[in-house]
Amino acid sequence: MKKIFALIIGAFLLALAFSTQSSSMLPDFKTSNATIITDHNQTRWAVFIGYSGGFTYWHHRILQNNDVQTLKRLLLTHGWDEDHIRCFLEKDATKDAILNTSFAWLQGAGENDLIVYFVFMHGYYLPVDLPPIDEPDGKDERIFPYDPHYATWNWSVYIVDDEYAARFNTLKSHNIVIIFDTCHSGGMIDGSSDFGGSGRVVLTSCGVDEAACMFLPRLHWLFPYYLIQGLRGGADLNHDGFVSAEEALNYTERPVAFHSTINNLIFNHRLTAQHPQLSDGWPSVENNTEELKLIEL
Ligand SMILES: [Ca+2]
Ligand SMILES: [Ca+2]
Ligand SMILES: [Ca+2]
Ligand SMILES: [Ca+2]
Repeated sequence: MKKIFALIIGAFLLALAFSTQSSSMLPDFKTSNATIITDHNQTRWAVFIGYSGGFTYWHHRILQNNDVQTLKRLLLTHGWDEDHIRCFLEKDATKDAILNTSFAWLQGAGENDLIVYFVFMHGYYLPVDLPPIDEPDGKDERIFPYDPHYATWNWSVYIVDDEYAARFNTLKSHNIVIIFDTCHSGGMIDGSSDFGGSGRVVLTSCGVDEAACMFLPRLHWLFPYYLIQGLRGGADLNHDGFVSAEEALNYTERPVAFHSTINNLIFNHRLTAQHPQLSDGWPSVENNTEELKLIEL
């Protein structure tokens, strides 16, 4: 009897999810006619980091690849040049490439340049707060890069948030947007030695104790799906013709919480949700009321 009841509830929620997805679909703003922000002193840079876990996680990889390629196309039609976009995906997403190669390349960005840095990885936490001691819950967060000696994640090879975040302090740009789609990604901005800082806006797909969901009906991960819809124009809440990084996060909050609730009820039988998080340090941590324009519509 319980099983029948659960099936009925599941079917109802599934139907609700699909109907809401349809109604929440935004018009696909035509990017080919987009005008470009004409600040000749600013070059736009982008980095994509992604490892989906190898062959066993082929479904993760399909969705992640769709996220990356869609976002890359969107940037290419909004002022980014192909030679200012670098991708470190799957076998290229080694610890060395992430910590050294990607940041060596970004040393070319000047202080007025705009950098958008995406991370699509498996994320978790450590049982301890490694020096520097910076975490409110006593645990640093970590991500798992590709290891050529393993077919999937090697749990002993990881990058701790403190070490990763410190690399951003080597960059000259005062206009940096960092976007994490990883489980526990809220933990990337909860410590005092984490990614938050002046001249930066950090967007995370979920809270520190939350998992990031897939969005199978759309062949995307959930947070990137709504991020893309927002960057295409849906997030321009003040109708000034720009989507700021802050607006983009704001746009994702409600649909991501809603659809993750449905997803977790159906697949995990738990009433939990995914809540995107923002660290707004732009223009500075002390005065962050202005918004960092990311996309001109
Ligand atoms: Ca620490
Ligand atoms: Ca930390
Ligand atoms: Ca942290
Ligand atoms: Ca701001």
